[in-house]
Amino acid sequence: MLRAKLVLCRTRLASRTQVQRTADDGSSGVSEPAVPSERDRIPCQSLACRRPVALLLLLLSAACGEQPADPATHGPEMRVQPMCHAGCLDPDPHPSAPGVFLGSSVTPFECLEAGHTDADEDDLSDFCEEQLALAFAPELVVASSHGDPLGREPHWVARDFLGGVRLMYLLSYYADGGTEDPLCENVIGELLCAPHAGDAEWIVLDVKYETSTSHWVLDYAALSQHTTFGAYMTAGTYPRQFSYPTHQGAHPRVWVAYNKHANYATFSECEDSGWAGFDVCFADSYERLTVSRYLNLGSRWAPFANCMYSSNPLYAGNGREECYWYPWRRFHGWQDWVVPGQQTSAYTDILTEWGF
Ligand SMILES: [Ca+2]
Ligand SMILES: [Ca+2]
Repeated sequence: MLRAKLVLCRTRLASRTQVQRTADDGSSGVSEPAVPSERDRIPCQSLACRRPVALLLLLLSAACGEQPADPATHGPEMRVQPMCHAGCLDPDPHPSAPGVFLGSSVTPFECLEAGHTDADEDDLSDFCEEQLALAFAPELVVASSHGDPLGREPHWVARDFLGGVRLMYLLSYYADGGTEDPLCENVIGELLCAPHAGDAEWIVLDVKYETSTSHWVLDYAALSQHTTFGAYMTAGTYPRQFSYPTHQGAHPRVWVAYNKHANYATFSECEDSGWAGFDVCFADSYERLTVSRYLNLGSRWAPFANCMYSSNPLYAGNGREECYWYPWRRFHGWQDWVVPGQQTSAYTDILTEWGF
């Protein structure tokens, strides 16, 4: 009976995938991906379907008191607030061009050569770091109503890179929700598929300045996908694989795999990707990654922040610190529980790999 339910669960997901891919086939790389119907969005919810993970998530709940908090109402995330800074009222000289216009105060000269305040000593002005990180903060497509542990305390960094700017968003989820699949129904599978404390996902966006349009444009993106990443190169003016919620070549939409939090440019890329093809995406919520100047980690040699306790009252008092720059330490999402054999990467290694 249990096996029958699991097969039914997988079959339903496969059927939904086929329908979705058919819809995607008729669209271009930059158009809005088809969104599953309300019925199709419903994953297998029974305890039988979720058994391998359900027991460990119960452990998570018991250890933490409750499911990780909704970042919209708890934790340090702050909604992106459009505020008028220097140059923000300047008229966009090319409103239909790809990318985003950030005014006459956010140009390569003002950002890199004019000698403005640069507290993290990386030659990129603090003002430009913040304006660019805000402007390109990606929109995440997540499964917020399916029990996915999406609570997180994201941080970000920025630096100059090949004449442009490299932005890196460190998503810092409290937990990975594990994998649900019939193939996990054995001793080895249950170990490999188990949830784990902390999920060190990340998004790198390289942006460049187009002098002819005075726009900053996405030039390259790298999205964490389990132990590797997906790279998205510019085709023409900007990466065409993404959809863009507001303007072509501006902040991209990123699809987040259910429970695992691997990141993809499209729904169809997410489906059946990852280890053994287990990744699936449920598009039930679109949320812009929030950014504030207080979440800028600075640089390795002049950090604004490094080791910190959780700012979520649920975890702030548990004594667990996370460190981004040093010392070397695997990221545990401010949790005081660990599943043996299930540990995520150290953010300091990831930052080093991407030149921070
Ligand atoms: Ca700086
Ligand atoms: Ca910086």
